[in-house]
Amino acid sequence: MITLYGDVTKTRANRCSWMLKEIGIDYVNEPLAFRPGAEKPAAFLALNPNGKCPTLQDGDLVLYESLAINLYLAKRYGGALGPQSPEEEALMMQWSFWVATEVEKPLLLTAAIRHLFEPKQPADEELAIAMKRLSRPFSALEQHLQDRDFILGDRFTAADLNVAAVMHFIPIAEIDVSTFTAMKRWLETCLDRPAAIDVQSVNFRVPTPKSSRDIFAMFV
Ligand SMILES: N[C@@H](CCC(=O)N[C@@H](CS)C(=O)NCC(=O)O)C(=O)O
Repeated sequence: MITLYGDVTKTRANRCSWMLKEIGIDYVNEPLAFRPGAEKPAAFLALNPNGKCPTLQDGDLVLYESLAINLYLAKRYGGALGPQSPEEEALMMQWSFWVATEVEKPLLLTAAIRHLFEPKQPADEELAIAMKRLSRPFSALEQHLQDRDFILGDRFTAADLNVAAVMHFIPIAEIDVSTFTAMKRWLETCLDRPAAIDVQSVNFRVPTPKSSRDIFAMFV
């Protein structure tokens, strides 16, 4: 039996919940409703000394890092969601590392600034830097999607899921991506999938209410 640790409504465990729902396998969810800075359960720290969610246990395997968990699940159980060749696997890793290193931090920072900070607190400089950092990766994805429906071509895969699961913060960060038409269309297609809609988080679609500051405190 697979166990997914982490609150799928408030943490990056929502990404792995999306993948598990796409695959359609049974799993147990342990929400672990700890708050940032709070003492973590000793049994959880024994599994993952890094102390973060999500963490996945599948038999003797314990894994952390949401996007790595998804690559494992897709390859092991995901059929067409996973790689069908070493080349596809390499591309899935490339896009997953890309979104984690080039997009996630400035995007979450923008979302946090726009939803966490008091309106009077100036953060213009941080916002400008974050937006500048995002412009090149957004352009790269836009260009890549000019002649394909999905990141690897004509089917939805773990690469799309991992990238879209990070990019779903775009509306929450209030970033206007109307000029990135291919990227926007692709993101909407990914987030309209039944498994994405079914994830009990911000449902990837519904911008988190500004009052839900604690949600962002868990993400950033
Ligand atoms: N890069 C990691 C980030 C994991 C992470 O920061 N998780 C947050 C929840 S979204 C967490 O566990 N926060 C609690 C803490 O840092 O103590 C991943 O993608 O899994």
